[in-house]
Amino acid sequence: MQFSIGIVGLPNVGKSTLFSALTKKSVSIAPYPFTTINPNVGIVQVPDPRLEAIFETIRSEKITAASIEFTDIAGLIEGAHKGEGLGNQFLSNIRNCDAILETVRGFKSDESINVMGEINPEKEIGIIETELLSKDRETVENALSKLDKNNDKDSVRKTSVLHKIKTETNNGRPIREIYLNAEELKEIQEYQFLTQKPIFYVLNTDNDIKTSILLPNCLAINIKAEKDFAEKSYDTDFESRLDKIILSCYNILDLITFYTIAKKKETRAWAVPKNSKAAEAGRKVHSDFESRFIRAEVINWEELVKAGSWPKAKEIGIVKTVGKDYVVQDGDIIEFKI
Ligand SMILES: Nc1nc2c(ncn2[C@@H]2O[C@H](COP(=O)(O)OP(=O)(O)OP(=O)(O)O)[C@@H](O)[C@H]2O)c(=O)[nH]1
Ligand SMILES: [Mg+2]
Repeated sequence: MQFSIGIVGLPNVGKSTLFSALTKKSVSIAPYPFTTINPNVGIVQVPDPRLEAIFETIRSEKITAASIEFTDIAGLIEGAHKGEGLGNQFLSNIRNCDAILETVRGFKSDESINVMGEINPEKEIGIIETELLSKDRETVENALSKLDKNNDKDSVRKTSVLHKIKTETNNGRPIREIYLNAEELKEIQEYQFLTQKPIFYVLNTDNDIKTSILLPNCLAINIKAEKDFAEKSYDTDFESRLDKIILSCYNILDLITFYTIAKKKETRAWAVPKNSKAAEAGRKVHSDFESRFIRAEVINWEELVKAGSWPKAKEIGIVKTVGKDYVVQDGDIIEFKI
């Protein structure tokens, strides 16, 4: 399964420019709104110095980074949840993503139309949040009216969680900010609520940054300048700014990374949700590994690098054997035994 990030925002704020900078894909970018209608999809490798270090140690033939998918979604406008500007179609594109990367306009331009008529990050964030929230409230209402007819145990449980969400979202609270326990979260999984998805903001600024967003989960960059620069050179500082965005997205997905070193052929990084068990991680590597799983051998990446090789690590007894219920730790190197 590929984890995916939806690039979301008002029209003409630089979403496709950001998508293109991240994925190195060339897509339509134009100074007028609604240039993007059908989503653009691209895969991005997650930068990972630990993977490089393991690769150097093992000297396998191939190195493969973990990857995440980015989807460049059409611009949303006020009323999108009611279908304005093809809003419903665009909102369903967001539903399929695991997290949101919201692009906010912070640049002035005579050519590129500003649909809001002013630079006002807070207001812009508010408009998008209102749309996503309104759609979620509609989803809750629809779900409740369907469940109303049933009084089996499952439906009653679901109804009670949905009522809790209804109250909070009616007060303007996004679902990601509502405290829900593990069981409650399971009950609502099927709805793929939009405001439940983790979110990260990119403020697309001009060089003299006068605007800012006072949010911890935000980065300010001049997307167009960065993209133009990237196409001309391989400046490391530039890469690191885009890398920061990729890593921020990876982090909000709540993923950890484990590694496999396949008989010197390939050193590879894999992304799995935090608290995944060894058997689930095995399935990621090969779909039938979960059922055939017997045990796994595990070592922390740094210990392997220190030991110098897998046989050496085994010889000095720092490779441990674990069962299928072992909770995978970030930075583990795993050899699955089937
Ligand atoms: N001055 C300036 N222009 C930018 C910047 N980022 C994007 N633009 C311009 O703004 C216009 C819109 O950029 P896009 O990337 O197409 O924006 P979008 O959000 O994908 O637009 P839609 O798909 O229409 O919703 C283009 O003319 C870009 O060149 C920036 O940082 N500074
Ligand atoms: Mg676009």
